[in-house]
Amino acid sequence: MSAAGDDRQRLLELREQIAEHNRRYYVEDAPTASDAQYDRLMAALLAIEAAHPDWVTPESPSQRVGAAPLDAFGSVRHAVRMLSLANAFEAADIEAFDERVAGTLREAGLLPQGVVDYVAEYKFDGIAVSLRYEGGRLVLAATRGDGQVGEDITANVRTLRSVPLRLRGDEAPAVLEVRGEVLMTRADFDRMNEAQAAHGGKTFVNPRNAAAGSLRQLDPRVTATRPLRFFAYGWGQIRDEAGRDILPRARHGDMLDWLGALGLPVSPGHRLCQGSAGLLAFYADVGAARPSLSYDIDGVVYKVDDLKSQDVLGFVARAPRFAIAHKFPAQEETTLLEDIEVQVGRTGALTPVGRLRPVFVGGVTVTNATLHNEDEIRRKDVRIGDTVVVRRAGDVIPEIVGPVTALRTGREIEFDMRARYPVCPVCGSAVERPEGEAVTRCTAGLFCPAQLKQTLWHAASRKALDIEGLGDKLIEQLVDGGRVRTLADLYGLTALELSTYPRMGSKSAANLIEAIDQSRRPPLSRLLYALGVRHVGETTARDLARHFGSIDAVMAASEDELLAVPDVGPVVAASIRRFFSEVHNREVVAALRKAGVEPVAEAVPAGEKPLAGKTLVLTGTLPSLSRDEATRMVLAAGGKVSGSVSRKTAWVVAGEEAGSKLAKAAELGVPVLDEAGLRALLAPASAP
Ligand code: D41
Repeated sequence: MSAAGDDRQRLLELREQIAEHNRRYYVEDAPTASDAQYDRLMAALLAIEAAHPDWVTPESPSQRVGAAPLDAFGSVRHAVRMLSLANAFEAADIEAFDERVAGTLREAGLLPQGVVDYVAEYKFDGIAVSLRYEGGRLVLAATRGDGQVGEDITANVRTLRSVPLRLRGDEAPAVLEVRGEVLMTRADFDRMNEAQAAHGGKTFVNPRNAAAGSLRQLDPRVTATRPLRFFAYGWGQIRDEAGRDILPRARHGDMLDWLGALGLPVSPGHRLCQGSAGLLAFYADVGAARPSLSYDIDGVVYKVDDLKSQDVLGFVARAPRFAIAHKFPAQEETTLLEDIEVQVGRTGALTPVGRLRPVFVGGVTVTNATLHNEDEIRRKDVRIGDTVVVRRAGDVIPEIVGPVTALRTGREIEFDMRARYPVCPVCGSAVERPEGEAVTRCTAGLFCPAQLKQTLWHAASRKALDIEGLGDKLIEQLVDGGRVRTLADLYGLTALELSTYPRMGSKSAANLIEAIDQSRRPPLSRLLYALGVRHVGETTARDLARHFGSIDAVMAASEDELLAVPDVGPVVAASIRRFFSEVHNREVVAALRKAGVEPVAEAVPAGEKPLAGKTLVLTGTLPSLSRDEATRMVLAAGGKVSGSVSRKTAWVVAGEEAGSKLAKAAELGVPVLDEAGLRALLAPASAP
């Protein structure tokens, strides 16, 4: 074969392979090539086409990069009208729909089993389009428009990899109009918006708007860069070679399978359902799965499966009587952003919160939505007085997606944190926004009632001191009344005084005092966690507890010593140092101790060598262990015992009449344990 013949052969193979990879990815949802492999095939194809420009055809996958820009979209008359769908929101509407369908079909003698078979599908929240294939080749793509005439978006649709440029298999009819929805997945949308924002490009409020905007681009090269997908759910004209209208299958579900066999991506998740009970079960299942789907759906669509029955049912106005859309509560609504205020959190962060005109969205009435921080407000360009898009998906907290800029009056006000909140709105203390951080904070620490309340609430939580019965209402009253100014004050409360608070009977007051009492001997890690040191979560608290063995040792530790703890980095170490170098915080710890709060050192899981790599120094007389016994226990736990204290010493274990070694430990900041502390450290290894 000639060199050109070889190239030609290779070109056809490459086109075939690329189309097949697209199909595996978009139709089967089961890719078999890596992105790199795909890119190599495409590069090889482009090289051959560059050498033979006359071989380039509109069906070549290379054409996905987009043709030259248009001045305007032409209009297209759909060969078969694109219908609309009737909507329903209530189960009762669906039962009525099913009864109507069943009644009509029974009269027509088309309901032998008595229940109607339906195909239930997702209702994609995208853009309805019609694709026309002639001789198996994509020749035309159009928007729905008014159902009869739409816009010619062929050049744009050619850039979608999920749309085959040629149908596969030998069953392709002479003419096929496919109807479906163009959409963007949420992940693709987020990624695209981030990329757009990064180079100052246009961002979109939601995937639907992004899909619409991308599809209605006059420059197909722009559309080519947008991650659009297509799913088919119906058809228009289908003709054979002789120009006769044909219907290759007798049921809707089988038609979808047939479209899939032609290489078209078919609406996933469709299911055959029987009667209204089957439909409502589908609705419930899909509703539950909705937040975890990768794209937005605004409901489900039910279609009578038998196509002959569909014909018998016919139409009212422009909507078929054989199908109905069952909508979910909207996940997005628009409403007025009446104001932006701030909330002060446990760490003093001033978090902007949007006050909204109440709006029903995602199944609940929403009046507040977090705006995270100032930068976020600026990035979204949200202003007080804007009409905003509010989103609540699943159980996620409501968020303000962005403003509807088209509705601006010019009277909207930009939020200025510094001007509006020059000091903490709760305690009036100074606020600061450190260089390079997005967050403004109240500097008052636990003097700020807002921070104190949240810290108490955190300290009482199950994973901290687990004080059942100390709810946010009571904390509010205790703090506002000045009765509780620090965590330690909780331990001075009496049942008698508690019983004077609203909704506090003598029984619940006694229970709460009991719970507070119970919390006087917390595992060290829980106490550390309860203090609410920034960046010290449960895991870090546990690591600190194991490493240092006592609260005094943690408080005395330098940043370097803190850095020796596994998984403690500079940010965490600095935060711990900062916390314990504040007089107020040290006083709280002292007051806790005075109130009888004595943390117990943690046991290490059995099987671990808790002292592996650690050197200990024993000094003084321990109450019940001889020096030899103690040494053996340390060695059994994988540790070493040394006679002199240095920076490398992990702990000094001190008993009665300990002398210079104790002083040396203090000088070097080495943590000191008593016998109980040593036993706690060794608990599993020393067990008999
Ligand atoms: O997912 C959809 N948005 C969807 C839309 C769907 N799954 N099925 C649909 N079926 C129809 C009929 C039954 C009329 C062929 C539709 C639409 N129509 C539709 N989309 C936009 C207007 C109508």
